[in-house]
Amino acid sequence: MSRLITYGTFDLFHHGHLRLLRRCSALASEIHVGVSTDAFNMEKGKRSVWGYSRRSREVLETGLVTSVFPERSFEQKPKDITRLGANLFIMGDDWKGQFDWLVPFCDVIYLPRTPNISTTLLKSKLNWTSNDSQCR
Ligand code: C2G
Repeated sequence: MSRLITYGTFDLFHHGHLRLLRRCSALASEIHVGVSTDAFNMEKGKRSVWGYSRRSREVLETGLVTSVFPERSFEQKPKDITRLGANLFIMGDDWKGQFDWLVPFCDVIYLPRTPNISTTLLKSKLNWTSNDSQCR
């Protein structure tokens, strides 16, 4: 039983997110996704357009994942890996090398990021700025 864990904000859910989750589902029988809370996003220096409840619901509604849970810090990953019995950690390669410290806990693989799509790009097309109120 291969159990995979991955993390993200998944704001303005787009085909880059979907392709990442699809590749995850081809690699493991269980996919567990840590979705960044609104508070953690503020710590990451970003405000999401959609709040946590919508972003986590949209990840679940892909039908590709086993569970979603709140990501409140970068440091919680080893506990999540142990709690869920994950043997594979996946992130897009925009994070390449950032999570190699997880190697003692499970395999770490960075997958190629989907080009030409990002939440930042979509926000710019929406003329959305961090001063705009967050949608629920
Ligand atoms: N992604 C991708 N291609 C894109 C955009 C995103 O493959 N065009 C991947 C990212 O590499 C990441 C996942 O989709 O693996 C989620 O991306 P974000 O929502 O941007 O996640 P981020 O804000 O980078 O938060 O602890 C890790 C952080 O929570 C990641």
